[in-house]
Amino acid sequence: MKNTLIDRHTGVVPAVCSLDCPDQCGLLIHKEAGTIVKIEGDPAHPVTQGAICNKVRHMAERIYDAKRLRYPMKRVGEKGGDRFERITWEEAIESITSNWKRLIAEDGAESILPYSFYGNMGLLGTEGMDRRFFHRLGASRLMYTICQAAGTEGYRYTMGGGYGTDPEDTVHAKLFIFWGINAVSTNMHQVMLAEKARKNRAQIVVIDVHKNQTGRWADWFIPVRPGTDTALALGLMHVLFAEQLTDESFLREYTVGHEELRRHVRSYDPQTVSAITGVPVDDIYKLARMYGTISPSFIRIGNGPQHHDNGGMCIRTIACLPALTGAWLYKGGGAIKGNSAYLDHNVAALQRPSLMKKGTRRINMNLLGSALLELEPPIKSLYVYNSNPAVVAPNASKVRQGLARDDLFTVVHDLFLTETAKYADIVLPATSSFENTDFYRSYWHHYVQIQQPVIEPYAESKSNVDVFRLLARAMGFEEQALQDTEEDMIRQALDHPGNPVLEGMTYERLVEKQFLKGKVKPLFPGKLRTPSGKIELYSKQMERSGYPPLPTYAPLAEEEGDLPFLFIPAPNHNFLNSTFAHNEKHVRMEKTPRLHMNAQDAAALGIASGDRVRVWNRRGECELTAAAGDDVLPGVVVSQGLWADAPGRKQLVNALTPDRVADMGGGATFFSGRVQVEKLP
Ligand SMILES: Nc1nc2c(c(=O)[nH]1)N[C@H]1C(S)=C(S)[C@@H](COP(=O)(O)OP(=O)(O)OC[C@H]3O[C@@H](n4cnc5c(=O)[nH]c(N)nc54)[C@H](O)[C@@H]3O)O[C@H]1N2
Ligand SMILES: Nc1nc2c(c(=O)[nH]1)N[C@H]1C(S)=C(S)[C@@H](COP(=O)(O)OP(=O)(O)OC[C@H]3O[C@@H](n4cnc5c(=O)[nH]c(N)nc54)[C@H](O)[C@@H]3O)O[C@H]1N2
Ligand code: SF4
Ligand SMILES: [Mo]
Repeated sequence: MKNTLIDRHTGVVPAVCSLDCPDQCGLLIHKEAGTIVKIEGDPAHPVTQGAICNKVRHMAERIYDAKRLRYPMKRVGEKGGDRFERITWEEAIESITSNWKRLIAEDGAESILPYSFYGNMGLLGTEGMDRRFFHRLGASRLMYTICQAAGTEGYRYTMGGGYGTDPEDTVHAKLFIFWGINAVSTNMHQVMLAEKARKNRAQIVVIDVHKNQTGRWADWFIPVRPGTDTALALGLMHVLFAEQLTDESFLREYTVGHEELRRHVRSYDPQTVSAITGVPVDDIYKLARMYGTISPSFIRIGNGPQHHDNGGMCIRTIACLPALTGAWLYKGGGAIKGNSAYLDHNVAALQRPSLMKKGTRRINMNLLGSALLELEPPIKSLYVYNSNPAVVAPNASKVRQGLARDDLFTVVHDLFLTETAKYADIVLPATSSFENTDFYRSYWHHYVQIQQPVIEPYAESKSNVDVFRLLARAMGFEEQALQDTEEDMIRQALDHPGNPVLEGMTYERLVEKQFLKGKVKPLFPGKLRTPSGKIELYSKQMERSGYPPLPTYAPLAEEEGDLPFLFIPAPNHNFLNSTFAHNEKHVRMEKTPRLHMNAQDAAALGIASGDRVRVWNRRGECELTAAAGDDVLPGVVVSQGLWADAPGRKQLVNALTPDRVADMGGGATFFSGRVQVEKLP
């Protein structure tokens, strides 16, 4: 099909932000002579309303960055180094497929492992042609657990799936609780919606372990000890029940287990909870009374509390709160952990699980290091796309040790020669999302959007879908599904009679309108997808899976040789995970990686702000610049951002993070690691 957007050499064309960010903004791309000169928010998009973040306003720097990969390459130096030689696409595809054919014959297809995440959220390239190809190949299956797996499972036990409040309705809320989310940096349009509500006298509470930009923006910032939010939520429930601030008719009509929960939370009195969480007793009463009396109330649940050993149970517990007050019944009330279930497309049609052999082994991506070093039968080949595990994966030094294996045949498809790509045998250049056709659905708002190519592919780069079609052909796979066009695949995915929310959403309408809102109905009155159809305050399903059926606080795992500080390496404002960490402009805006610590702790160690400090544990070490003050509690240290490798600088924070898995969903525990800190001479 002829692409009219590419043909428009000069002018303004619509697009969608492809990054792994809940806001999934509508964009307008300004072009001159076939080149992007400016990127701005699309004012017509009902959620974006013309505003976008700084990262993407400067996205053109990344698209045309001189360091972008231009052609396929093979490694000619050591693994982890930067000596590569140009090859043709034909040579690259031939090298990959001949290696794989040999491996399949000698070791079986499960010796090949795909590794990916959402560097580009386009469904065709992340959950589409790639899945079809690897299913047909018979490769080991990756469990996509690095981001929100624990919390998603926890929330599902309570609410039956990724169903929450429509964010556009939250302008009507009168109380916002931003719970473990750095929304000013990570969900800016939720902040804009809260700002609108604030003009109507809404109050904004932030519960976090770090008083960062979001905590500073709040009306009330509540610092909490890491990994203790479950106890805090139970303490709030204690007060809500004890002071009759609950909506009893909502509890009777729409929940199961409220009587069991009422009895259960008696033991979580504010004194007990204060001792666990560090939140003063009076503040627990005050917050519970606000939550019990101000309506509509809305909780935005972030990734912070769930990247812990007890993260699944924590999200399951916070998700119970709106049921106690009946907040779900009021426009803008309730909670959002994620909203991705509403827009469910036809996954079977898009991914073709029918191409897969039953019983193919599954590998948790959070255990990549052990998978590469210890798994039997071993992984002999790794194919990485949409992700940079040498920087983003937990226990990253172990991951790098695995990547350094001489007998591991590694392929990396990316826009840049990332830290991971430096370990590749073959590097393939990827197009940016603006060079592709794909479709997108947000995990926060209710819009589906389309991307059509607005610029020509950069140099010899190819999209994920293109590469998998090439690989399929070279492997001799004859299924039509492996050669479908982007348009075919979008049609197949949207054709989903099982989900009335997508009714009327077609390829044609998407091309015409650029974004379409799903026909989402309020959750209540209604039936949930839990076994009982109600909010499960008591969950038999959890009991059967070996969890306490009622929300229950469990402390973080003790680490071997327990060190004094809990280390929270969170995202920063100007990078998106490790994306932009390789782009000069963004690095300049972020300056340098810091370690936020409490002034008391710093003084005890003889550390002043600006000092270089060594942060270490048995997994690894890194060197950061201290920022001492009162924005974290004693015993907690926080860094922000997944920084790129730089000569002479040890700034790989994931060298320190544990690769234990969380209580649910095989989730990551980035924020449950312990470290020691010392001043560098
Ligand atoms: N600018 C920017 N935006 C992003 C990203 C990025 O890297 N940069 N990443 C994107 C992705 S993939 C995701 S998943 C989201 C993540 O975005 P968020 O949901 O905001 O999650 P995090 O930033 O991981 O952590 C949120 C907050 O949790 C706090 N925290 C840590 N442990 C605890 C705890 O035990 N209790 C409480 N209450 N708070 C705790 C941290 O201090 C942090 O402020 O953002 C997306 N958007
Ligand atoms: N310490 C610590 N570690 C974390 C986190 C944390 O909070 N703290 N957060 C975790 C979370 S929530 C997440 S989601 C993960 C994210 O981890 P990743 O998914 O690895 O995210 P990025 O670092 O953004 O890497 C995405 C890569 O995909 C590439 N890419 C972009 N578009 C395309 C494309 O179309 N095709 C191909 N082939 N490649 C493309 C980009 O250039 C980039 O190198 O990180 C996790 N790691
Ligand atoms: S990264 Fe998020 S806020 Fe920034 S443009 Fe993309 S979707 Fe919007
Ligand atoms: Mo994420």
